[in-house]
Amino acid sequence: MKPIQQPASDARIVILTGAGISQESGLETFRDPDGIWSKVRIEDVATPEAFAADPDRVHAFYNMRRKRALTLNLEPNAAHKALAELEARWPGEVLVVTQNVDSFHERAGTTNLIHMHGRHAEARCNHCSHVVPWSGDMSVDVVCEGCAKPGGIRPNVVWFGEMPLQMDRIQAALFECDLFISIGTSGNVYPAAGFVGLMRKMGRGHTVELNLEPSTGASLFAESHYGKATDIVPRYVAALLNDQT
Ligand code: BV8
Repeated sequence: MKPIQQPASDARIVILTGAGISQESGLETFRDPDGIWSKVRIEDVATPEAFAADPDRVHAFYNMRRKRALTLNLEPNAAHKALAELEARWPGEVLVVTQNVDSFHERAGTTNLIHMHGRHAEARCNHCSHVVPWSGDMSVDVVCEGCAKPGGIRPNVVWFGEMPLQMDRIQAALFECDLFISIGTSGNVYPAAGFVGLMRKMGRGHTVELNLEPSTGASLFAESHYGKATDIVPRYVAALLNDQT
């Protein structure tokens, strides 16, 4: 890996992750040639309109992905573990903002974590917004324990056209961060794809892209390292921490 630009030892770090960090754990990405959106249309399974039109189809799509993510004994990989080690050993604050709905970051030990697009492991009621942990299949027959109505239970994920979660907290962290690292995301989905542009507009902080290949926003990053996440993320984190020892 080419030399990294070392931040101050108390730098506040915000890390954005996408599907690429979970690819080597066995989960499909979205926009790679054989990715999820090459097999099904966003408009058919990942919008509120799709759920209203055909809830069974949307539930089947998420039931299949939840089952794969939660029950196929898939494990966090070295990249997830490296970010957990960085949080544990870095003197300054480290916040992971993930677009992913899997649970690999928390299972690897990351605690300061925001799932801005929600989580497979939760259900939410469209009638009363009650959120509950969930691991099995979901269907329109499920009765919400909050409002006792059927038909409203849906995956607690953020669909296209819905507001991502905890955006105020994310923006506050970006306004103060000294180092913004983007890992395993193609930079196609907003507002996440706009975070690096926000950093540039503020004219502060250093920006780094760690990805298999240059993302749509690659030119906006001050530093970049390309390769598989399980290779470049542990090496980048080791370089950050080496200067701490
Ligand atoms: C909203 C849910 C507004 C669960 C997902 C401008 C501003 C604001 C909004 C928009 C805008 N322009 C357009 C919009 C609308 C839309 C949008 O961005 N559309 C795109 C398609 C143009 N955005 C929205 O609708 C968002 N909501 O803006 O609300 C609003 C305002 C007021 C009131 C109400 C609402 C909501 C977006 C969230 C949608 N939900 N997921 C689920 O099904 O999973 S998005 C989905 O895409 C996933 O979350 C995924 O994580 C995310 C981004 O994809 P990536 O993670 O980047 O994955 P991808 O496959 O694309 O790339 C993988 C990368 O990894 C590649 O670069 C690859 O090279 C790399 N890679 C692969 N293998 C490896 C690797 N890297 C390293 N190692 C490897 N081994």
